This record gives sequence, structure tokens and C-alpha cells, in this order.
Amino acid sequence: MNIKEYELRLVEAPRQVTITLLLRDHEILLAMKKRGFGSGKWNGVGGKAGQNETILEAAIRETQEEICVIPKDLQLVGLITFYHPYSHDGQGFNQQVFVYLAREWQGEPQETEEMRPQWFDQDAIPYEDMWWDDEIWFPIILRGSKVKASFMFDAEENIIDQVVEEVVSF
Ligand code: 6U4
Repeated sequence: MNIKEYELRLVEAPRQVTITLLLRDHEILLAMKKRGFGSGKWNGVGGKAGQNETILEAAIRETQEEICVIPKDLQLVGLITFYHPYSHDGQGFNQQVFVYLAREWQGEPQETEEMRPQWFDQDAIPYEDMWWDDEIWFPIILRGSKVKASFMFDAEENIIDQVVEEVVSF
């Protein structure tokens, strides 16, 4: 099955989640996910939107909860859908991720129960310890573009299909 075939069969819209990445000079702030979905991987900070909040409010709240920082100038740079049709005992599991960049924030990144933040040079991003798709779309947003993409994973979280577009706006 590929992404096109799967999208035609989808009944429910993917759950909306956020990823926020802080930038300073030539560095990017990643955080080690300590528990939950994607634990053991470096990633941006984020999670699910609550029922009574916008996705932007969710991005701000999650960043505050996970690394104790309030982002001030969030810029939407990515709309990425992750399809996991073979997980959850074959029930499937899908997420639409809103990716934000921030260059201004209040507070200093701090470790919490959920995440351990760390600055990386943009030329030394630890892709080997991240989701496989990151190596494909991070370079697009780091060169100042926007990305619209979909990735499909097998049961072992390997990418089995992808559609990646660099866009000027959404
Ligand atoms: P919260 O809401 O924080 O309690 P949690 O179970 O920790 O929930 P979830 O599912 O809400 O996590 O969010 C998963 C996080 O992982 C989101 O920030 C999106 C991110 N994520 C999921 N799949 C990804 C992928 N393939 N590549 C990537 N980030 C991904 O870079």
C-alpha cells in the first residue's frame, strides 16, 4: 500500500500535533524524548493539541511544559503527515504535525520529566538517533524554506513511502 491508496481509504483525519524547534545563531535546539511515542530519539518539542486550544496555542504550551521556555515568534514552516497503518495491532495510527521555528523565547531551556534539551550545530544534527524522516525535511526548513510532506511507515518504523514538497506558502 502507498500513501495515495491509504489516503483514499482514510475515515478519520490524522490527529494534530506540534513540533517546535528553537534556533540561535547556527545552532538548533533538539530534545531527547524520555518517554512516550518516539522515546529515545532527538526531536523538536511538542505534542497533541487539547480540545479547547488552537494548534499554535498547543505549540506554545507544549514547549513550556517540556523544556520550560515560552516561544515568542513561532513561524509555521512544515505541515507533515505521518502514517503508521500497520501499528496499533493493525488499526493504524496517523499524525499531522505542524512544525514551528522560534528565534525568540522567554526563559532558558531546562530538562523536564519528558525531555532533555540540547543545542546542536546545524551541521552536526544527530540524524542517526532521530526519526528517519528528519534527515529529509530538516535541511529544507534550515535553509529557510517550508515543507509539505507525507511519510508512511511499516511496523518497524521504516519509511515505505514518501511525498515531499518544498513550498513557498501553505
Ligand atoms: P503528549 O501530548 O506530549 O503527552 P506524547 O505521547 O508524548 O504526547 P505525541 O504522540 O503527542 O507524544 O507526540 C509525538 C511527538 O513526536 C510530536 O511532537 C510529533 C513527533 N513525531 C511523531 N512522529 C514523528 C516523526 N516521524 N518525525 C518527527 N517527529 C515525529 O520528527
